[in-house]
Amino acid sequence: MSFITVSNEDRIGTIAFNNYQKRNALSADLITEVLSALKTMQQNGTRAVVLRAATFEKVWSAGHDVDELPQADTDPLPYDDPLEKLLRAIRSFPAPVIAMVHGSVWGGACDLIMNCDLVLADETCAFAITPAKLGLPYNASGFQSFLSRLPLSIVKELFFTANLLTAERAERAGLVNQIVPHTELESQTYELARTIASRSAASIAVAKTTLNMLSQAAPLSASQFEYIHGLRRKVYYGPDYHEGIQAFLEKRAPVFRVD
Ligand code: KGJ
Repeated sequence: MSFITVSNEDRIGTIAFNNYQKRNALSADLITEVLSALKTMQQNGTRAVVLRAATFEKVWSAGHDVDELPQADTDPLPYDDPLEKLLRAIRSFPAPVIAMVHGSVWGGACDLIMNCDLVLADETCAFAITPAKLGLPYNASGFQSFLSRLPLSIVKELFFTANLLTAERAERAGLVNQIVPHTELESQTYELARTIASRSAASIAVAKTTLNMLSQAAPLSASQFEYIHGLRRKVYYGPDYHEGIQAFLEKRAPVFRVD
């Protein structure tokens, strides 16, 4: 079964999520297909990639497939998690990856957006990062992706509330490059991709790598990293994570401990 559709025209690649039944959740199988498409596009010298949903629905992607998260006592976002592999593949892809967004973007899909190079969206877009609803300790590289794109106050609001950031605020905060009318979303996205494809691929590849490295440069000592990791471990071994995942699977609101 295929969870994405892939096309290529004039060296512009398109990868479209196509599993709306599950709200385009980023399952391991879907991610495997995206990674394979990216590899082929890189081999073919693709000059820009458009990452989108196959159909215009109210959800762009529901984020990490929660059914595939460990239920307790295991790091939910380890280095080799499929989602983490996808984020690294987008970052290291030599040409720009443009997210074209219609509808809401949740959790890990929001992190995916942070790792895309450019974001064009219409007025229906909204973004929520939801680990506080799952009792999940987010990982340091994930926080760093948000911090490289957004002001600290917005990052904190997103992580503390798990509420949706509206299109207007997302544009003002710089999460989205531009909000365009829905009727123009496709034409403007591909126009942008064509402009990029007409410029020097060598220059753009160096710019992407260098800008990503500079924007993610954050010195953290080994002991500080271990301290953060210890804090995370307490949470994924703790009652909130267990309760958050159970509540999602049972389709009810979580009841977190208050003491
Ligand atoms: N993982 C697995 N299954 C999902 C997910 C998901 N993230 N989202 C939706 N589904 C499944 C539902 O369980 C339903 O399955 C189906 O997709 C349609 O969802 O009952 P089934 O048909 O078997 P639903 O809820 O009926 O659709 P809508 O009413 O249209 O609501 C769409 C929503 C996106 C608002 C809603 O599905 C939702 O709130 N989903 C969870 C969104 C979320 O919190 N995602 C973040 C997951 N966490 C992370 O990614 C991370 C990394 N994190 O740290 O938190």
